Amino acid sequence: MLDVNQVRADFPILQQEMYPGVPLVFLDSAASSQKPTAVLQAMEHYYRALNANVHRGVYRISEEATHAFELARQKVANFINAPDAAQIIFVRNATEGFNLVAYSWGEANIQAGDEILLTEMEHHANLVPWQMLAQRKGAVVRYLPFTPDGLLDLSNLDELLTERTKLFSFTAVSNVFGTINPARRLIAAAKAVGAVTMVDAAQSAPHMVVNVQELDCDFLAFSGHKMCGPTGIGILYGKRHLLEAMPPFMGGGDMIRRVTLEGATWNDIPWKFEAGTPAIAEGIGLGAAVDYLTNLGMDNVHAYEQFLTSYALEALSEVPGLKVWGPPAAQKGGVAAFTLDNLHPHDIAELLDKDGIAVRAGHHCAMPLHKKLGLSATTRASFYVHTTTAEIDALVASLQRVRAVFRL
Ligand code: C6P
Repeated sequence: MLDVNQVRADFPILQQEMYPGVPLVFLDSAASSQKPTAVLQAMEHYYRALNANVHRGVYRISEEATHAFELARQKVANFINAPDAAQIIFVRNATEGFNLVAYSWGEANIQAGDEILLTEMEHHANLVPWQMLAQRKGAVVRYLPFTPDGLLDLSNLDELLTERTKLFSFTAVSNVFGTINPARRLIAAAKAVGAVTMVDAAQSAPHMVVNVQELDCDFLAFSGHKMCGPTGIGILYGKRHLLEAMPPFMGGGDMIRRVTLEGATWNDIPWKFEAGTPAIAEGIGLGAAVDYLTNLGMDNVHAYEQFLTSYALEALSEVPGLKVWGPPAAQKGGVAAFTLDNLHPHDIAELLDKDGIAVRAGHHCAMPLHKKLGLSATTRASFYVHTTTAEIDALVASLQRVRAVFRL
């Protein structure tokens, strides 16, 4: 098990008070995680000692910056067990990963009448790019439904996943229910009908082992800022033969081999997809985040969050009128999205803030999921490696005060 007190000392922001005598209780890691000192230091070191553009200079700090940036790519490759660092494309965030595939692969491979299969529990990042692609191409988007307890309903999988399905893209872990979906099984089913697969790992890569070779997915995307890394850097992993066959997404510097006034030829992967000066400090920061999580051990991270989730669901069940949406703790990551009687989630979140507790309220960029539940919003507490049971107790006590304020 993780030593949470030791972990907390790594996160300077957690020493802060929100109001005099009221410490920060940060329960919004699913939106964006806090950053440990090691990540802040790696980025500061780059700016203080190595600041130069990459892949361009022949002078010393530019070469060192290039080395540090490309080393970070290798660290990410190791983190998800990618066969080769060339298959790790640096993008801005998971969202850009989906858009890259929807434009580059989608434009070349999706035709009128083809089907794209998603699920009803997707984040907008894994919905809207495909809807836009389908609209451009006259393709059809279909959705795997979820059950009332927030699990994917696989009973009609054979009807939804057919030879017409050209792509199946789904989230490994829901950002609202926390559901850990059976990714290997879904990928195997998609492969059986010849569909290309894409996994949304935005809520899985920060919290559990992700092994792309074991999953055998074709594409996988996630964001650095949810896994102790900085904003502005995300990852798209792809199988080599697919990435090599795909046209570039954006044109500009670095992604070319040769340019004439008549046209251009493309660089090798991964740079073919990285036009312009990349997010260098952010890439290096992400490399430090990967080191940090690897040192904690992703199995330890997952086990600790499972413990926290069980604890939280038990503790929240003591609050009258509160309902946590999604499956039981055993099938769930560290996310508890809940409603409390008919209170508006924004009111709840504002009152929790008075106790220094940061949670997210809203549709969490999953409007179709909320619509199916008959809700416009939920309040969501999410946990990470620095979360303590005392913080969960503070959340429960604060929710009891919310009930008192509204005379429930
Ligand atoms: N979800 C949340 O509060 P970006 O914004 O590109 O870094 O990540 C998009 C994304 C994709 N898939 C899933 C499952 C996600 O949870 C997210 C981001 C945040 O739930 C911010 S909206």
